[in-house]
Amino acid sequence: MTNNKKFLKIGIVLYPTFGGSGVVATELGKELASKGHEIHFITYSKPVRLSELRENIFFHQVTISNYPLFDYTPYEQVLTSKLVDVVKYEKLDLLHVHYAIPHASAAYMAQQILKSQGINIPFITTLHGTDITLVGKDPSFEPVITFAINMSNAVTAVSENLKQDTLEHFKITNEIKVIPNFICPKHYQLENNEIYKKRYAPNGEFIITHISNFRKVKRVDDVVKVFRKVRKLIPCRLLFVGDGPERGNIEIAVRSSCEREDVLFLGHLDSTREVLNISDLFLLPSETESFGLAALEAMASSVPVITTNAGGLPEVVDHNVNGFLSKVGDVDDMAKNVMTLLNDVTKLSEFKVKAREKALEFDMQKILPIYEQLYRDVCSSMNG
Ligand code: GMT
Repeated sequence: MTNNKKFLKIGIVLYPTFGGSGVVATELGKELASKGHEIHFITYSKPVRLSELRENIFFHQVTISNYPLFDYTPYEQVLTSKLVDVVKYEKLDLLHVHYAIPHASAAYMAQQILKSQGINIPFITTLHGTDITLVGKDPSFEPVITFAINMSNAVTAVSENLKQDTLEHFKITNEIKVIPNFICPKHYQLENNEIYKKRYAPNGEFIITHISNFRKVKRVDDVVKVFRKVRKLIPCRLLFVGDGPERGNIEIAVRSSCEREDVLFLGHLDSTREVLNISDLFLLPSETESFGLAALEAMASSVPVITTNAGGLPEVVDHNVNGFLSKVGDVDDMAKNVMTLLNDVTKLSEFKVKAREKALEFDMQKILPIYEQLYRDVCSSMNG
């Protein structure tokens, strides 16, 4: 029986870009592979965090057709065909798809095709947030999302808040299990960072960092507003990491302002560890975050987080303990919270310690067995 096998063959379907869902899916796959499971990543380009060759890891590229008749390339269909092919050829035990659309609906279709050929494969859907909170609220997607979630053999959400949001907006008959995002504590352990720190803050300024994909939902303009207020009173520098639709506007705004020398745009970085290592505070004024992986990665690097009380963020950041939560858009309050910490280095140090302590609750070694158990449960219920 599949569930009695010590190691499973797992197909992971994900968005391979810099988004949090892709990062979680890739890190999960890498860790499962290091434990002995065989991992097959299936997506349209190599996941960003999958840089080097590793044992037990395989990548299957979904090639997008450019047949001239198609005004819109049917990605879901080519993904479905690829899933059927990989499941059959590699003899996979299960599929774990990250993001409801189109991954869960493609997995369902692949499952049905395989069933007609006598192959039973379960699929697990992990909801990451933007599939539900933003895209999901577009009514045109609703029937597909509801169906794909209800047809999944198991469904997980990355926070209690996302679970409740999903139940509120869709008619869900399936159980949703909450499995939070995770980090590898060793990866984010502080190291001697004096050389880097001097490079980015030559006069001993505090370093405030923001990392995101610069989408509207991140409210990056609030980062600048908060920084301006703080910098008037405290010497500090702002490091922006990442790229995305809003970056251009933000850069233009910063260039014409008097604090431009103190704001640096570093663009996409394969690893954010080094920059977090030299940061004093992390600023994440998002409109919503189903979880806030970027906040957790900062906390794992002992960096307190100044953020909003939106979505799942209060499940990660404890107000006035390891960071602060403000109302969305309340830049005065966020600036006040930044200054509370930068004006009191003892408090700042306490918050840094508490941030790391909190992040350890999300140690990958605690979360991984939960996924492994779910995989086994799903495989055994499939095999009857
Ligand atoms: O935040 C983004 O824009 C990327 C997005 C994604 O779909 O990849 O991240 C979502 O999933 C992450 C991993 O589960 C969560 O930590 C992020 O909070 C969530 N983003 C939003 O809800 C806006």
